[in-house]
Amino acid sequence: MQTRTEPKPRAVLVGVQLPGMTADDITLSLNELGRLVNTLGYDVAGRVTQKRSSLSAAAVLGEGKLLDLARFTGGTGIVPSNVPPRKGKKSDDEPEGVTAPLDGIADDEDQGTLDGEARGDATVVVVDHELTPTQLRNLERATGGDVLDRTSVILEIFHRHARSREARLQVELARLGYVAPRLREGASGGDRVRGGVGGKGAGESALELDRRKIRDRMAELRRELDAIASQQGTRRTRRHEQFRVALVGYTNAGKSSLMRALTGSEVYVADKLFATLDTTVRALVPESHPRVLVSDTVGFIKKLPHDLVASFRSTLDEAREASLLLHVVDGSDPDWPQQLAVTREVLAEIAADDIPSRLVFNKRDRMTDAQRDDALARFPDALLISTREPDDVAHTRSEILAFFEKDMVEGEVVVPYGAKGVIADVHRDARVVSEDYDEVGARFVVRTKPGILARLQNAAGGRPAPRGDD
Ligand SMILES: Nc1nc2c(ncn2[C@@H]2O[C@H](COP(=O)(O)OP(=O)(O)OP(=O)(O)O)[C@@H](O)[C@H]2O)c(=O)[nH]1
Ligand SMILES: [Mg+2]
Repeated sequence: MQTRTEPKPRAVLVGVQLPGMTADDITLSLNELGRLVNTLGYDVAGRVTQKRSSLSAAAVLGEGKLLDLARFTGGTGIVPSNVPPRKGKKSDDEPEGVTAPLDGIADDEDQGTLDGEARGDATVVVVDHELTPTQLRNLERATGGDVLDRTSVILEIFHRHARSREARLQVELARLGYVAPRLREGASGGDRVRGGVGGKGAGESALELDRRKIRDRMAELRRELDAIASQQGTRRTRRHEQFRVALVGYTNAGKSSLMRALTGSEVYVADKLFATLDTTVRALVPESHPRVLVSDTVGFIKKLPHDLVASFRSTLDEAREASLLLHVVDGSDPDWPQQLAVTREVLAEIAADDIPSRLVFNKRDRMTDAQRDDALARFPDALLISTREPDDVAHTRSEILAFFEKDMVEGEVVVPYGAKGVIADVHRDARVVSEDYDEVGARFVVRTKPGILARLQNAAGGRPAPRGDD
């Protein structure tokens, strides 16, 4: 039986193939943009692409392509001329319908491509590049639709998916960071026109005021985030000595699915981009000895604005403080090599690239034999798994434990009969090799990190340093 659903609003995608980009690059990039747009709840009505030496400063595309684009939205396809704002009048009141001279088109412009049926019913135009306020305004006028760029799509998804207070504050900070530099240009009617038009008295202007308000709000948000971070910092220091692994990788790679499988937690898994914005930390289940903590983190994506990365600080701290990163890659995505490269770049940006990491190709069940061979030929040490395959998850778990085993030393902890509380710590933070009881108390031979061994020995009342030569 079919249930009737509301038709989804439709969006048309725009991409320009700039020098240095192949046709494949633009296709893959627009595929991803399409998934971002789907995540926001739109259907993709079609794509308009064009090869150019640069984005047209006026409206991204050249004149002819703009007309094509407008057929998807039912707009005129013409950018009204940019009449300088008259005194006391907002530039938004400019007369419509005059064709503006577009910047040097023609010679660097090709016919481009057009996919999809132009029914004139698309309400949104989504451009795969960052837009200047002028480009945005001109595109809106030429198409009659709402215009979004890649960054604003990502910000909107972040906004919708943020759950915790911290994630919300981080997203607001990132949004203001995006809005602030665009404010002057946007409000003053032209790239070269500066703010402060109409100058007297309060003429320092709504614009200046807005900018100051934004700056103040951003400062306030940073303070609030600092406060949260310092609380978490204390929690994290407590975790510092423990065995920690962070799941990192491109969005939709399957990090949360692996988190669920390894820890039995109910973290959110969805075929959406940026399903996870909040960091979750859980212990391996069934419990390991010593206990190992796993963190699930926000995913990365191509062309992720730098301040957006920076604003997800707590997630990134989670990654930075782990002793091992599991870098999860969707091996079934033909674009995985680039996704892997992007993730590595971001890890370098956040100074997490010197942490030992292990590559995990996920979604093995969806990979072809050729894809599997290719992945392993390029990265022979990588794990090849499906998060849906319990044996694969068990293998991943044992590889994690083997990694930590390397850093462990063996030592003795003697817990006097009066200090029973320490026994639980011994079992949680170390692996007990043997245990004996004598007149002093319980005598454990354990394997764990040197720092933890020292802590346990101290708690038990002080015992000799690690023994053995290994
Ligand atoms: N076929 C297949 N699909 C998988 C596998 N692992 C995860 N998926 C699917 O991939 C999609 C994304 O999974 P998530 O675990 O949410 O991915 P993520 O990396 O946490 O994504 P973000 O939080 O958005 O960054 C979901 O639809 C999962 O069901 C797998 O081994 N095989
Ligand atoms: Mg996730």
